[in-house]
Amino acid sequence: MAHHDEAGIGDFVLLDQINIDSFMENLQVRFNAGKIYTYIGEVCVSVNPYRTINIYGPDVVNQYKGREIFERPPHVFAIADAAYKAMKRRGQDTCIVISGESGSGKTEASKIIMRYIAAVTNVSQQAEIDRVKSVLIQSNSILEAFGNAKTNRNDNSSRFGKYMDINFDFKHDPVGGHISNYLLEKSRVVLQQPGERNFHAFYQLLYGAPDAELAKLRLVRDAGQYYYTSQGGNTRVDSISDRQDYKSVSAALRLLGFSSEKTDCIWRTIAAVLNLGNVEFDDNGETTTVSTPERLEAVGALLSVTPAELGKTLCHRVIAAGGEVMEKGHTGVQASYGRDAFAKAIYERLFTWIIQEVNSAIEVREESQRYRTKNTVIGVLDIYGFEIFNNNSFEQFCINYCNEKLQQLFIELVLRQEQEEYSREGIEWTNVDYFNNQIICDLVEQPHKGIIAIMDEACLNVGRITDEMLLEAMDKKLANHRHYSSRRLNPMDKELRHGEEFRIRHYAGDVSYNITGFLDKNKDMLYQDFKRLLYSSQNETLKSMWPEGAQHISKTTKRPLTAGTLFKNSMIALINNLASKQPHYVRCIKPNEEKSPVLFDRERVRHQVNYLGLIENVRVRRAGFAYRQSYDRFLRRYKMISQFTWPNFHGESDKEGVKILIKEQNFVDDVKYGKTKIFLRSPQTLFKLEQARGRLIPHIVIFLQKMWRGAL
Ligand code: AD9
Ligand code: MG
Repeated sequence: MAHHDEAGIGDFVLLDQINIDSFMENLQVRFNAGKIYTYIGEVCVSVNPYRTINIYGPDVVNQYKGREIFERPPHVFAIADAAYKAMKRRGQDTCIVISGESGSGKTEASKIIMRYIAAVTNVSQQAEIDRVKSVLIQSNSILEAFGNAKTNRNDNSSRFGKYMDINFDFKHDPVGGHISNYLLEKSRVVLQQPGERNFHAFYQLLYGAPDAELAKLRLVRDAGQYYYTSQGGNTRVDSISDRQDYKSVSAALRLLGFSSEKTDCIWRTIAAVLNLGNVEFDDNGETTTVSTPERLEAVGALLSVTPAELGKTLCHRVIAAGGEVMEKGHTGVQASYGRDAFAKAIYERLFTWIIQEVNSAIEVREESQRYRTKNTVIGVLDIYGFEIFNNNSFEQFCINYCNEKLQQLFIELVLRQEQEEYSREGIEWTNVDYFNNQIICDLVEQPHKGIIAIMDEACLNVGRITDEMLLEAMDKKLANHRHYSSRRLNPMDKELRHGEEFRIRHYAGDVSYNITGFLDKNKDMLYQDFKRLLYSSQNETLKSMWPEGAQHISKTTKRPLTAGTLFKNSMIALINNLASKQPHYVRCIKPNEEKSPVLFDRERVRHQVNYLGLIENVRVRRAGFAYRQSYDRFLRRYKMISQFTWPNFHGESDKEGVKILIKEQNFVDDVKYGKTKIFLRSPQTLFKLEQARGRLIPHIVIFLQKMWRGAL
């Protein structure tokens, strides 16, 4: 059923011909007409419009509320509603997985989905549920302030991964939630590429806080004055009002119940990091000292530690060897390195702590728990998208690996299992070929052989291992891998600019990574001294973020897991969690690199359509079936529709009964009979069956009442 009243076709499955050209044609016609959403069955393809479209208001919400997907023009609201309905009707946990490259519209989509769920729930307007809803929505501005930044791909790029569970009570109203965060790109705190910025929060404070507040925080209103906020060149972004955002974040912090001490601690910590970035050292070849004492004093005051202690910690470290405790002075280079590691760690701890605080504001309260029969959740995943920069490092490696994992999940659930079920059920089927990126996931994560394992091995090595030696080890072990190459392996390769680059052929394109810094970032080490220093802080909130600072110096600590392994483990846990829920997909596409609302860059879009596997998705879906159910359950639900099966079917098997019922209803052309299940091609058929059932229910109630009274 094509919607002819609108531009193009609303579901790619209904295209006359399935090939990349017709797909592109339809996508572009729709984009030009302002129709940014198109379905592939129940998968929603979304093209970033780069402009405000008036399609998210209450009137539109009402059009989608409680409707079936195919009843209304394509919209991400319908996906949210489908997830909500599945939860409501079948008590099933669902999740919405939003994927696409950096700047394609994932974070916006996730917020639109959350607002939709808030808009359709709590019709009885309970105060507690209203509180939960506004907390869930307001938490976004806090998380974006501290976890998003302007990059060269996106003015509001997520630099952390976010998975949010929304919990529902037995009345299907949201009663709480939980946020899990994944690897924050903390290197940004101390280092930004030309054209990029640090996390928004720094600029919000500098450009938004009142004069008196800034003075108290030892700051001046100019991000250009601070090393940690000025490396990108431009401290302002046209599309962003840091001043306005500071107000929204402050309001959100209040709404979430952050006390004034806690809010104070947040901004003091941000101010401390800014000042810390301007601390410099003097290395006379013998000893290293701080050459900017007034800065040191400011940082000490902001972190509530003495400047003397802080200075000592920046310039020395304490080591325990053979039962003896000694002090060892840093070189100037070591001191600068330590300072940056300290700044990154402070910020990362702060971020994790903020998420914990947000979680305690939204966690399911006792009262609502009591009446709950079953815990049902809708999970929304919004993570950093695939990205390629001029210089790609450990962070891009992790981000792009994460996107490989999500693509793998999509392949697994949408392409592979679907086709396997058809063959298991003996349904006639022409296999659809697709590129399976498992091989790239293996390249990264395989025990002993994968890149993460090779990195860990290098980090464990007690000798002095350099990044170059790591690259050599990788070259040796991965020389024959189809998706790996390096300058050494392919000396003629012009794409690899330096000897220190290696390249991964990702599902979404080739990315060259610069090995410099990989070992350091994987080890993710911070001198114990800094932990002890912050544990000694007079600021209780700050102190609580550093519990391990309590540990005595002489105690040898177990080597913690590396950043790469921690990330890998968290990805595997995430994928398992998503796979245990009924998934819904939003596939986001970036129409151009210029953030233009009118430009449809055919080459860029075609590339995304290809690597996302959307054509294969259409093929599998088109030949496939929208709905399937085992014969016994199907019969139990619909047997009242036919006099042959109601109240009981006495034929040979449930399958037999289902066949009679389908024939009577004239749906023969739309179904196939598998070994244990019936398959319905179009969702409309199911809808009609449900309608027929709905019409009969009142009659059946009367029938049953008569029967009980002995009238029949
Ligand atoms: V990243 O992987 O976090 O770098 P996202 O999250 O995919 O990326 P985001 O949602 O931040 O991209 O979208 C980028 C920008 O596109 C937004 O800041 C908006 O300016 C614009 N955008 C995205 N979706 C919409 C929309 N539905 N309507 C209007 C949009 N503008
Ligand atoms: Mg984002």
